[in-house]
Amino acid sequence: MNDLGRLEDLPLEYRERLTEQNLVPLWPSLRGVLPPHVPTRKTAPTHWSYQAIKPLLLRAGELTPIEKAERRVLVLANPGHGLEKMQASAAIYLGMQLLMPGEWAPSHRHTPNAVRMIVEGEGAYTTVDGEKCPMSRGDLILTPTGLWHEHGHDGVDPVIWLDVLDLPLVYYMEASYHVNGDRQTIKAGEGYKAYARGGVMPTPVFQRSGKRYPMLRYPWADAKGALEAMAANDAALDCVQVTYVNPETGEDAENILGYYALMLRPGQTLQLPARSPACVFHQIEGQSEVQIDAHRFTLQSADTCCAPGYTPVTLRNLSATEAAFLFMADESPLHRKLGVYEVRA
Ligand code: GTQ
Repeated sequence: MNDLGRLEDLPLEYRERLTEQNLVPLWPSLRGVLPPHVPTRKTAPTHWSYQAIKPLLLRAGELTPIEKAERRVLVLANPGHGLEKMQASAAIYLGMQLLMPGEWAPSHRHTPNAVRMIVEGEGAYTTVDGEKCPMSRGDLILTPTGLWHEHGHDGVDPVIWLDVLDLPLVYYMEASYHVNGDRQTIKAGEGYKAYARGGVMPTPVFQRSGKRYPMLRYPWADAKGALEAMAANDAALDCVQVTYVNPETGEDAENILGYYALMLRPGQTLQLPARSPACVFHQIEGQSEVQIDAHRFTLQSADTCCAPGYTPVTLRNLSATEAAFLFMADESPLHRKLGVYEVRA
């Protein structure tokens, strides 16, 4: 396959003269940067067990006060990229964050986009752009690029959530930075109530709000209800999936990563085609088996795994009697915008 000239084929003296001028011959590396048919992917299929994470995260709560951490997070790092890179895939960062009762994670804003998928605990909230978003199991809360956000906790038990950010991509672009701010003043009105019903939306004075992010919280009860209604409406529907979208435009909720919820019927096996974006699966309810190439993971409740792009994935509900529910994040908005999105048959 690689019948192109090697670096060692060139005289040392010539190579040194190239280096002095900051020049590199392409041909020895051409196949490396443009491999045949399938890209080289560092993203390794990886599984993170919530049962293993939780005690380590609670220990972090004892070891490091929130004032010393700002955000108390254990990063779910993909060993294929090197743990120190803190990335799950080329564009996706995942972290499990802990907030103890009474703690406050101060206000800041940054260029990467984030979402929270709430895993456990009641009484915490994230204030985003002045809107107080209560956190409950399975809720999705957006903290899009540039919007102020801070986390507080009025409850009695630890609260844990999964952070999904496009940090690796924004950092790679040399565009990642943050700004600290003061505690936000909470505004009246909550987008998740105003936009709670698909197909009908607020139009004061006959106009859409035109806000880039009119809805910041997507309650789990609504997403789950939509999935159950879809499944009941069409018994033959194989892929019972919803996309978290901007309710005014129908576009992806955020610019770079896509967010979805998926229901597996009792005993169902669902084959997802190989697609160019990498993706992440997080078990909200039930238990699933995820097969990615030769890797097979069991996702217990709150477990998370990731799959590289260009790889078919098979999901199987391990219960014959109960539905299973998964949260999914992927890089498809990015791939579509860049024009590199592909589905392989
Ligand atoms: O909660 O604002 O996991 O800024 C990483 C960076 C969470 C956050 C992360 C962040 C946050």
